[in-house]
Amino acid sequence: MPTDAKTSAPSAPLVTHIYTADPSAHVFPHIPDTIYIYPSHDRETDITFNDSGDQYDMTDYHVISTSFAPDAVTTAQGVDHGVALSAKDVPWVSKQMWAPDAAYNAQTGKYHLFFPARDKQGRFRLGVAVGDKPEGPFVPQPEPMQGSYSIDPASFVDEDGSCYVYFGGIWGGELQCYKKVQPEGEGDFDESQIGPKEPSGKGVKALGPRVGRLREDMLEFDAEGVREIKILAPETGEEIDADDHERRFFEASWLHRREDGKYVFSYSTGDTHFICYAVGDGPLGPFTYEGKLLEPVVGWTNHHSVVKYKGRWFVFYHDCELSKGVSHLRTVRVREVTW
Ligand code: FUB
Repeated sequence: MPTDAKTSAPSAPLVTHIYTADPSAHVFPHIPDTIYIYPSHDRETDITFNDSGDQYDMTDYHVISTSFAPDAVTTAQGVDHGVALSAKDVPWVSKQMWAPDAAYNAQTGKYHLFFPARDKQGRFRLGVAVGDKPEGPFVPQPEPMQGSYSIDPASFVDEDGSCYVYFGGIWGGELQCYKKVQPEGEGDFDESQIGPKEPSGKGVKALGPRVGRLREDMLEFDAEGVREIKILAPETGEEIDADDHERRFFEASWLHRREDGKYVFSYSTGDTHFICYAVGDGPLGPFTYEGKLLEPVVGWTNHHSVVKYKGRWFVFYHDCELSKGVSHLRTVRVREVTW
């Protein structure tokens, strides 16, 4: 039986002077009173809407922070710390700085911003930029992470200090273009699959999100590289079908660890606009589908993060109410979530 999560009334938009989306929220253990949010920074463009997401043409990142009493989530407000990283400062980036995330490296005391963008050849890759403070500024590595591709990196630091980066997105996110999970070169990219395409048909399984554990320096994947994650249907124990659009993975990976030690992987279903979650025994899965975390919001995309703050769980997400439904102009909000 699916077990949908319940969420409280939403906050107002955390900031309104800029558009923000795809919020990745963290409470770093040494700064327990503040939530740092790593969002996309949406901007107005005259690019026509298409199903590959060309209208999402962002050029920099701002970090937002917030703190609130858990019973006062509806009045939460955000502080904008200004530009943390610009596309013009990343040598390999051509355009479209999409959903980022960040992690704290307790060994070095540095903060690592992970971000996707199109490279000079027009393909999505993942980059890393390093800073001394959670709000940045961040200095980018000169090249994208080796073996990285597609979009929406989300980081998770486990209890043993290992950092995992989850990623992937279909249609505009290009995941369907990769013939191999660990592509070796040009021939492993199928140009015919560029665009709003994905596997389909009877018996065909959905594409899984990808994950890689990072090296200790948190700049590259470790020697095992990238693997595909399995999301299983509880009624069959098999991977979710490609045509099961209400449950199949589309984009917006997130991982958190529950109090009972279970690992919860949540994600967007894209064209059906849900955020769903699946539960497993370890950070690499497999994860078994459990239910919905968020219903569709105003706007096409749905993208979230889940964070424990002051002993309670909160989901950060975006919608397009402030822009009156313009899908590429989103604002971040927060709600309490109970499972
Ligand atoms: O912000 C651009 C894209 O929209 C993100 O990468 C997706 O997750 C969707 O929210």
